[in-house]
Amino acid sequence: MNREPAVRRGARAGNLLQGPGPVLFGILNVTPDSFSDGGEFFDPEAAARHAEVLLDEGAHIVDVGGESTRPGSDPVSEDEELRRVVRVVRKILEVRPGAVVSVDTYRARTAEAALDAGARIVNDVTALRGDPRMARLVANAGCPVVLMHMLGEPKTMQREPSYDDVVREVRAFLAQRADHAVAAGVKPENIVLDPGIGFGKTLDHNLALLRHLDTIVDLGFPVLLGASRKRFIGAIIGSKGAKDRVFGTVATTVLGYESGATLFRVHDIRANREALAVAGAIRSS
Ligand code: HH2
Repeated sequence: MNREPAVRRGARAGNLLQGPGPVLFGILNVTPDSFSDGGEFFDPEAAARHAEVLLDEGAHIVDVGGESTRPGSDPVSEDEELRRVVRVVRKILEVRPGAVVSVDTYRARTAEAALDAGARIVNDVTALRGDPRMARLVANAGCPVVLMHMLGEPKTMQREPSYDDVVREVRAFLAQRADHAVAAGVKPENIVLDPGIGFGKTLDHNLALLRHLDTIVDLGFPVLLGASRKRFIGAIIGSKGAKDRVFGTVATTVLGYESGATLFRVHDIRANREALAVAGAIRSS
């Protein structure tokens, strides 16, 4: 297992993801149907205003997605996704020219158009399996890419997902996808791994991955955690509303940070940023 110090590991994920501390991806879903913020930011002006809120609260990166991947969701057409995403990327960079924007897509054409519009990171929930052209695109662009684990596909992934050993299997999958990316020409320092909390996982699977996140961190790539407001938190606290899950999300962020994750994809920037600041101060005291 790789015991490279966390600071050096963090420095491997390209300049954009380097930093003295944890990196926050602010979630911006330009969709009518996302599980938490669906419909709120469908209008490009509203989306850009929310991007500004995320940045003002301390987000390092705004992660723009044009298709919901919540359990049971249907895909949208490539044209529709591209249309939703590109105009918002442009709008964000118009109002905040220095912002770092990431595009949450598994389609190479959407990713390419978003990169052309000024996005600088690709967040691929299929870990380069969703579109055969994506690995080449990311390699040629020389941009950081998030490789996430998902069992099955969003429409059906929560129908009795099953593993012999979820932590071992997710780790092996991510190691294999990182190898695939490198073989396609992606620089190792541009690779970020993500266990895919909630993507083909029961409550127990999510808890096991969070509890043993260090096993994934040990692969030697920066790890991104995307647990924000997800359903398993509602199951623990007995709440149906996604917006009631902020405090639960913060628990995952702090424990994830303690286990070595350095990137956090969250809806609620301020709550997570302040919790990380306190956790970091304790850790370095
Ligand atoms: N989760 C979602 C979407 N994209 N990307 C990464 N890397 N990791 C995640 O855990 C992740 C992700 C799903 O959450 P959200 O975007 O809030 O909802 P929806 O898919 O309904 O738009």
